[in-house]
Amino acid sequence: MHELKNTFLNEFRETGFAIAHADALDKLELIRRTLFEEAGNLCDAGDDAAAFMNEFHKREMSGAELNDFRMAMIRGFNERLDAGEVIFDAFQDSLLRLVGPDVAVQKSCNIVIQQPGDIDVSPIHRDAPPNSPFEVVLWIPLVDCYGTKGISLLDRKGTNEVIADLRVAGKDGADKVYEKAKRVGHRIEASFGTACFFWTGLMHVIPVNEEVETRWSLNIRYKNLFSPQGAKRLPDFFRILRLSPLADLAIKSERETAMDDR
Ligand SMILES: O=C(O)CCC(=O)C(=O)O
Ligand SMILES: [Fe+2]
Repeated sequence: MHELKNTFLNEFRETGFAIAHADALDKLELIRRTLFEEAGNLCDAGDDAAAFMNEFHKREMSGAELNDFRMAMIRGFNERLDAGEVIFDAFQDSLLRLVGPDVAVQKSCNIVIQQPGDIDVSPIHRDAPPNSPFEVVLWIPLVDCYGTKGISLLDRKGTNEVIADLRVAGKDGADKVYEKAKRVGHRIEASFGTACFFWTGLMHVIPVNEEVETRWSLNIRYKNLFSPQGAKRLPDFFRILRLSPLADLAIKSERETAMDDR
Protein backbone atom coordinates (compact mmCIF):
# COMPACT_ATOMS: atom_id res chain seq x y z
CA MET A 1 0.00 0.00 0.00
CA HIS A 2 2.80 2.34 1.02
CA GLU A 3 4.69 1.48 -2.14
CA LEU A 4 1.61 2.22 -4.24
CA LYS A 5 1.14 5.65 -2.69
CA ASN A 6 4.78 6.54 -3.27
CA THR A 7 4.48 5.57 -6.92
CA PHE A 8 1.38 7.73 -7.19
CA LEU A 9 3.11 10.73 -5.60
CA ASN A 10 6.28 10.35 -7.67
CA GLU A 11 4.29 10.05 -10.86
CA PHE A 12 2.30 13.15 -9.99
CA ARG A 13 5.44 15.13 -9.20
CA GLU A 14 7.10 14.06 -12.45
CA THR A 15 4.29 14.32 -15.00
CA GLY A 16 1.66 16.44 -13.25
CA PHE A 17 -0.93 13.67 -13.14
CA ALA A 18 -1.53 10.21 -11.69
CA ILE A 19 -4.43 7.83 -11.20
CA ALA A 20 -5.37 6.70 -7.69
CA HIS A 21 -7.78 4.05 -6.48
CA ALA A 22 -10.38 5.24 -4.00
CA ASP A 23 -9.43 4.62 -0.37
CA ALA A 24 -13.16 4.24 0.31
CA LEU A 25 -14.99 2.83 -2.71
CA ASP A 26 -18.33 2.94 -0.88
CA LYS A 27 -18.18 6.76 -0.98
CA LEU A 28 -17.92 6.74 -4.77
CA GLU A 29 -20.73 4.22 -4.93
CA LEU A 30 -22.84 6.54 -2.78
CA ILE A 31 -22.24 9.38 -5.24
CA ARG A 32 -23.12 7.31 -8.28
CA ARG A 33 -26.20 5.82 -6.59
CA THR A 34 -27.45 9.26 -5.49
CA LEU A 35 -27.13 10.65 -9.03
CA PHE A 36 -28.84 7.56 -10.41
CA GLU A 37 -31.69 7.87 -7.91
CA GLU A 38 -32.16 11.50 -8.87
CA ALA A 39 -32.30 10.47 -12.54
CA GLY A 40 -34.85 7.83 -11.54
CA ASN A 41 -37.10 10.57 -10.13
CA LEU A 42 -37.13 12.20 -13.56
CA CYS A 43 -37.38 9.21 -15.91
CA ASP A 44 -37.59 5.43 -15.95
CA ALA A 45 -33.90 4.79 -15.28
CA GLY A 46 -33.99 1.00 -14.77
CA ASP A 47 -32.08 -0.68 -11.95
CA ASP A 48 -28.43 -0.58 -13.01
CA ALA A 49 -26.58 2.73 -12.57
CA ALA A 50 -23.64 1.89 -14.86
CA ALA A 51 -25.92 0.60 -17.65
CA PHE A 52 -28.15 3.68 -17.34
CA MET A 53 -25.16 6.01 -17.69
CA ASN A 54 -23.36 4.08 -20.45
CA GLU A 55 -26.53 3.79 -22.53
CA PHE A 56 -27.86 7.25 -21.81
CA HIS A 57 -27.58 8.36 -25.48
CA LYS A 58 -30.19 5.75 -26.48
CA ARG A 59 -32.81 7.97 -24.84
CA GLU A 60 -32.06 10.55 -27.56
CA MET A 61 -32.41 13.54 -25.27
CA SER A 62 -30.99 16.78 -26.64
CA GLY A 63 -31.29 20.56 -26.50
CA ALA A 64 -33.56 22.05 -23.86
CA GLU A 65 -34.87 18.66 -22.74
CA LEU A 66 -31.35 17.39 -21.95
CA ASN A 67 -30.43 20.62 -20.25
CA ASP A 68 -33.56 20.60 -18.06
CA PHE A 69 -32.90 16.97 -17.14
CA ARG A 70 -29.29 17.71 -16.23
CA MET A 71 -30.19 20.74 -14.15
CA ALA A 72 -32.97 18.98 -12.24
CA MET A 73 -30.75 15.97 -11.58
CA ILE A 74 -27.82 18.09 -10.38
CA ARG A 75 -30.09 20.19 -8.14
CA GLY A 76 -31.53 17.11 -6.44
CA PHE A 77 -28.08 15.54 -6.15
CA ASN A 78 -26.63 18.63 -4.44
CA GLU A 79 -29.54 18.86 -2.02
CA ARG A 80 -28.93 15.31 -0.85
CA LEU A 81 -25.17 15.12 -0.75
CA ASP A 82 -22.08 17.27 -0.16
CA ALA A 83 -19.95 16.12 -3.10
CA GLY A 84 -16.82 18.00 -1.95
CA GLU A 85 -16.96 16.19 1.38
CA VAL A 86 -17.82 12.73 0.03
CA ILE A 87 -15.13 12.86 -2.68
CA PHE A 88 -12.61 13.99 -0.07
CA ASP A 89 -13.55 10.97 2.05
CA ALA A 90 -13.19 8.67 -0.96
CA PHE A 91 -9.63 9.85 -1.75
CA GLN A 92 -8.61 11.18 1.66
CA ASP A 93 -5.18 9.63 1.90
CA SER A 94 -3.97 10.72 -1.55
CA LEU A 95 -5.46 14.18 -1.13
CA LEU A 96 -3.95 14.84 2.29
CA ARG A 97 -0.53 13.86 0.99
CA LEU A 98 -0.85 16.30 -1.90
CA VAL A 99 -2.40 19.37 -0.28
CA GLY A 100 -1.74 18.94 3.46
CA PRO A 101 -4.15 19.05 6.40
CA ASP A 102 -5.65 22.51 5.76
CA VAL A 103 -7.95 21.94 2.83
CA ALA A 104 -10.18 24.13 0.69
CA VAL A 105 -12.54 22.65 -1.90
CA GLN A 106 -14.31 24.06 -4.94
CA LYS A 107 -17.90 24.76 -3.96
CA SER A 108 -19.52 23.24 -7.03
CA CYS A 109 -18.74 19.80 -8.40
CA ASN A 110 -19.03 19.68 -12.21
CA ILE A 111 -20.85 16.79 -13.87
CA VAL A 112 -20.01 16.00 -17.50
CA ILE A 113 -22.22 13.83 -19.72
CA GLN A 114 -20.42 13.20 -23.02
CA GLN A 115 -22.56 11.29 -25.49
CA PRO A 116 -21.11 9.46 -28.51
CA GLY A 117 -20.68 11.75 -31.51
CA ASP A 118 -21.44 14.95 -29.56
CA ILE A 119 -19.14 17.59 -31.08
CA ASP A 120 -19.92 20.08 -28.33
CA VAL A 121 -16.68 19.61 -26.35
CA SER A 122 -14.54 22.13 -24.46
CA PRO A 123 -11.59 23.40 -26.53
CA ILE A 124 -8.00 22.56 -25.52
CA HIS A 125 -7.15 24.49 -22.35
CA ARG A 126 -5.53 24.45 -18.96
CA ASP A 127 -7.36 25.42 -15.80
CA ALA A 128 -4.59 27.61 -14.32
CA PRO A 129 -4.82 30.47 -14.94
CA PRO A 130 -7.56 31.51 -14.08
CA ASN A 131 -7.47 28.79 -11.40
CA SER A 132 -4.49 28.76 -9.05
CA PRO A 133 -1.53 26.48 -9.90
CA PHE A 134 -1.77 25.36 -6.27
CA GLU A 135 -4.93 23.36 -6.99
CA VAL A 136 -5.32 19.73 -7.97
CA VAL A 137 -8.21 18.58 -10.17
CA LEU A 138 -9.90 15.29 -9.38
CA TRP A 139 -11.38 13.90 -12.57
CA ILE A 140 -13.66 11.06 -11.55
CA PRO A 141 -15.18 8.63 -14.06
CA LEU A 142 -18.61 7.31 -13.04
CA VAL A 143 -18.38 4.66 -15.77
CA ASP A 144 -15.32 2.88 -17.14
CA CYS A 145 -13.52 5.23 -19.56
CA TYR A 146 -11.24 4.14 -22.40
CA GLY A 147 -10.22 5.46 -25.83
CA THR A 148 -12.04 8.66 -26.74
CA LYS A 149 -14.54 8.19 -23.90
CA GLY A 150 -12.02 9.81 -21.54
CA ILE A 151 -9.95 12.98 -21.71
CA SER A 152 -6.41 13.47 -22.92
CA LEU A 153 -3.78 15.15 -20.72
CA LEU A 154 -0.49 16.68 -21.75
CA ASP A 155 2.18 16.01 -19.16
CA ARG A 156 4.37 18.84 -17.80
CA LYS A 157 6.87 18.48 -20.62
CA GLY A 158 4.20 18.35 -23.35
CA THR A 159 2.39 21.32 -21.81
CA ASN A 160 5.60 23.39 -21.78
CA GLU A 161 6.30 22.51 -25.40
CA VAL A 162 2.83 23.44 -26.56
CA ILE A 163 2.92 26.76 -24.70
CA ALA A 164 6.31 27.56 -26.26
CA ASP A 165 5.06 26.50 -29.73
CA LEU A 166 1.96 28.67 -29.39
CA ARG A 167 4.12 31.68 -28.54
CA VAL A 168 6.05 31.43 -31.81
CA ALA A 169 3.19 30.14 -33.99
CA GLY A 170 0.90 33.13 -33.53
CA LYS A 171 -2.80 32.97 -34.39
CA ASP A 172 -2.39 31.47 -37.86
CA GLY A 173 -0.27 28.56 -36.67
CA ALA A 174 -2.37 27.69 -33.64
CA ASP A 175 -4.28 24.89 -35.41
CA LYS A 176 -1.06 23.04 -36.15
CA VAL A 177 0.00 23.28 -32.51
CA TYR A 178 -3.37 21.91 -31.40
CA GLU A 179 -2.92 18.97 -33.76
CA LYS A 180 0.42 18.28 -32.09
CA ALA A 181 -1.21 18.61 -28.66
CA LYS A 182 -3.70 15.91 -29.63
CA ARG A 183 -0.84 13.66 -30.69
CA VAL A 184 1.28 14.07 -27.55
CA GLY A 185 -1.61 13.96 -25.06
CA HIS A 186 -1.98 10.90 -22.82
CA ARG A 187 -5.39 9.33 -23.06
CA ILE A 188 -6.74 8.73 -19.59
CA GLU A 189 -8.00 5.20 -19.28
CA ALA A 190 -9.72 5.06 -15.91
CA SER A 191 -12.32 2.76 -14.43
CA PHE A 192 -15.05 3.55 -11.96
CA GLY A 193 -13.42 3.38 -8.52
CA THR A 194 -10.46 5.55 -9.48
CA ALA A 195 -9.75 9.23 -10.04
CA CYS A 196 -7.23 10.95 -12.21
CA PHE A 197 -5.50 13.63 -10.14
CA PHE A 198 -4.07 16.34 -12.34
CA TRP A 199 -2.30 19.63 -11.82
CA THR A 200 -4.33 22.69 -12.90
CA GLY A 201 -1.36 23.85 -15.03
CA LEU A 202 -1.62 20.90 -17.46
CA MET A 203 -3.08 21.37 -20.93
CA HIS A 204 -5.92 18.99 -21.73
CA VAL A 205 -7.81 18.00 -24.83
CA ILE A 206 -11.39 16.71 -24.73
CA PRO A 207 -11.93 14.41 -27.71
CA VAL A 208 -15.27 13.82 -29.41
CA ASN A 209 -16.51 10.57 -27.85
CA GLU A 210 -16.22 8.01 -30.67
CA GLU A 211 -17.00 4.99 -28.48
CA VAL A 212 -20.46 3.41 -28.25
CA GLU A 213 -21.05 4.42 -24.64
CA THR A 214 -21.82 7.73 -22.94
CA ARG A 215 -19.24 9.13 -20.51
CA TRP A 216 -20.40 10.41 -17.12
CA SER A 217 -17.66 12.01 -15.06
CA LEU A 218 -17.19 14.51 -12.26
CA ASN A 219 -14.48 17.11 -11.80
CA ILE A 220 -13.69 19.12 -8.67
CA ARG A 221 -10.66 21.00 -7.34
CA TYR A 222 -8.87 20.92 -3.96
CA LYS A 223 -6.09 23.10 -2.58
CA ASN A 224 -4.21 23.95 0.58
CA LEU A 225 -6.16 26.69 2.32
CA PHE A 226 -2.99 28.75 2.83
CA SER A 227 -1.65 28.49 -0.72
CA PRO A 228 -1.91 31.39 -3.20
CA GLN A 229 -5.38 31.84 -4.66
CA GLY A 230 -6.29 32.14 -8.31
CA ALA A 231 -9.09 34.25 -9.79
CA LYS A 232 -11.51 31.64 -8.43
CA ARG A 233 -11.13 32.53 -4.78
CA LEU A 234 -12.59 31.88 -1.37
CA PRO A 235 -15.39 32.39 -0.43
CA ASP A 236 -17.16 32.62 -3.80
CA PHE A 237 -15.66 29.58 -5.50
CA PHE A 238 -13.93 27.66 -2.69
CA ARG A 239 -14.77 26.89 0.92
CA ILE A 240 -12.85 25.54 3.91
CA LEU A 241 -13.19 21.77 4.21
CA ARG A 242 -10.62 20.71 6.84
CA LEU A 243 -8.47 22.53 9.38
CA SER A 244 -5.38 21.21 11.16
CA PRO A 245 -5.57 21.58 14.97
CA LEU A 246 -3.01 24.38 14.73
CA ALA A 247 -4.88 26.39 12.10
CA ASP A 248 -8.16 25.77 13.94
CA LEU A 249 -6.68 27.15 17.16
CA ALA A 250 -5.07 30.13 15.42
CA ILE A 251 -8.26 31.11 13.56
CA LYS A 252 -10.38 30.84 16.71
CA SER A 253 -7.87 32.90 18.63
CA GLU A 254 -7.82 35.60 15.96
CA ARG A 255 -11.61 35.79 16.12
CA GLU A 256 -11.55 36.07 19.91
CA THR A 257 -8.97 38.85 19.77
CA ALA A 258 -11.08 40.71 17.19
CA MET A 259 -14.08 40.42 19.53
CA ASP A 260 -12.04 41.79 22.47
CA ASP A 261 -10.94 44.75 20.38
CA ARG A 262 -14.47 45.91 19.68
O1 LIG B 1 -14.36 16.04 -18.45
C1 LIG B 1 -14.36 16.93 -19.29
O2 LIG B 1 -14.84 16.81 -20.41
C2 LIG B 1 -13.77 18.28 -18.93
C3 LIG B 1 -12.62 18.12 -18.01
C4 LIG B 1 -11.92 19.40 -17.68
O3 LIG B 1 -11.68 20.26 -18.49
C5 LIG B 1 -11.47 19.57 -16.29
O4 LIG B 1 -11.83 18.74 -15.45
O5 LIG B 1 -10.75 20.54 -16.01
FE1 LIG C 1 -10.24 21.72 -17.60
